[in-house]
Amino acid sequence: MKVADLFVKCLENEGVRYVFGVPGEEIEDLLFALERSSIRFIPTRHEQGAAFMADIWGRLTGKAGVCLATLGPGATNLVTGVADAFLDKSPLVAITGQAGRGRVHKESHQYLDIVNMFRPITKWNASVASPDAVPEIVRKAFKHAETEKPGATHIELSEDVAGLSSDRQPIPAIRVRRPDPDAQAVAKTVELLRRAKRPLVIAGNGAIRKLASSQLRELVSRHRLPVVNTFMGQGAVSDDSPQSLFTIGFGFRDLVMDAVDEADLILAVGYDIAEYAPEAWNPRLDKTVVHIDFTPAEVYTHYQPAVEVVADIAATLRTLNQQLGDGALAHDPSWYAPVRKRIQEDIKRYDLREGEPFTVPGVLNILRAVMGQDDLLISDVGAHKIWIARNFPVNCPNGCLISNGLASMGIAVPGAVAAALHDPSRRVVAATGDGGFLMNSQELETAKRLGAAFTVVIFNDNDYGLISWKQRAARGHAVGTRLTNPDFKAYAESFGIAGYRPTTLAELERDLRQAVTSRTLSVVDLRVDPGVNTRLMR
Ligand SMILES: Cc1ncc(C[n+]2csc(CCOP(=O)(O)OP(=O)(O)O)c2C)c(N)n1
Repeated sequence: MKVADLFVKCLENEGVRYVFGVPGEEIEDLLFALERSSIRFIPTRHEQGAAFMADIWGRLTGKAGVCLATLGPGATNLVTGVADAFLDKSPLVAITGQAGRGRVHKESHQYLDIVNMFRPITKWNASVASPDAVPEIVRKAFKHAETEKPGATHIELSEDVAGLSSDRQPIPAIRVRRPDPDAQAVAKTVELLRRAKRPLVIAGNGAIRKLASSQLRELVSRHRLPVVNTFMGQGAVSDDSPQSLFTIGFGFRDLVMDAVDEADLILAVGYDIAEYAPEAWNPRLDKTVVHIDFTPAEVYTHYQPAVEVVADIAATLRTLNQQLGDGALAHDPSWYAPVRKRIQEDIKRYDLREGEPFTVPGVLNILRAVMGQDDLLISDVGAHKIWIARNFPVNCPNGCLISNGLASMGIAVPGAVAAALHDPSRRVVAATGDGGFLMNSQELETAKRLGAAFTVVIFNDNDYGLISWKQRAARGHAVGTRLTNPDFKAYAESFGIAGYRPTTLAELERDLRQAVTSRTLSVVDLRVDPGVNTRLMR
């Protein structure tokens, strides 16, 4: 069998349904092999879009999303999306073509050392040096990408190797069981939890993966433990639950910190240091920390756990639930209720009134009412992301996706394409600043071509808002942030997509409801007043 066909057979063996990418001459054999397979190749308008689609696919499914690019510029264009998956712990396999082996030892057209370039942004990568190695290399790439903690891997296939032949077969993808927790580590955790006066759970990215959420919900509701989530832990415990104190992770002191300051024991569940540095919640190193994760804790001055329970997170939480039973803990479960009340009242305070300018938090309150509990909001990166993390209550795991490891602008629109493909019955909203939108708005054409239905909400302030807000706060004025924009409504319409630009509160409510519930591709351009951002600092 031709190597390209064997390669694609190995992808089928991994359960791959879509490959996102941009074609090129050096990946021609792979493209034609894909055409003969059960896998659908989705042409995108930029390799970065393809990588972000694979990234969000990975986060939503737990199975590696796959992106494909040609050598040289195709591969360099993939980098940001691959790096995003790497730091956001999203399973992704990137495949790149390469020049024939006869010319890679010398300066030659479009040749770059892509394997070395991808090494710092992947868990593992390799070039296929021999046809018979294909089954091992593909299996290894998926195994590494999907094993906790998941992330990006990369395979390079040069055009001459793709055309050779091999009679090897794919290696079966056997499910690997993750280890159960150590009995002594669990016993110590139970003891610490029983004694703590102010225990508090931090639910991170890992609390969303591998079905840990239901055990976590049982733990916090049975023992009335307060829980805060990081940006990427959104929805691990529903914000409707009386135990939820919403989100931590801001670069300023927010209301939730009143509870965090008081806590004496932190149960860190799937907490990821790449997302939020522990200096912010453990500045004096006086908190007892229990680390519950798939992997050991990073060595970090402000994160020195008293105990590390390194095992499958769901299994650890299940064991804790069994051992704690219904027995009472020492803490008085009413201690954090005032903080929750203050946060809820604060979110409500941003409700818009007719005649006032639109603001991001005001619009989010309308969006929350318009969107169903199980719908999906994908955030881009900027000031609006802070508001989404803080003011948009989430009720289900993966109900709100935020990039917070690499925190890369431009993820929301391509991310929504992947989400719409994954579950066409789910309503999806991509919320973005005007800066991030124009970084990858070309993927609207991909969405339109695929018949994907979602709504893009653009918070338009003609500015790189987060940056100017921070510059103003620190230096009194902003540099290099002002933008001009095209007419986004006309821009959407030029793709054959519904465009909205409400100017009154009544139009805003009407248009958001219409856009979100219409099950068509739509863009809502909202002129927002960024002045509201300064209220966060207060
Ligand atoms: C790819 C990338 N480039 C630059 C940055 C730095 N950055 C963070 S937020 C931001 C501004 C975002 O502006 P916009 O998309 O308009 O959103 P807003 O802040 O106005 O809500 C920039 C430039 C980044 N995070 N990612």
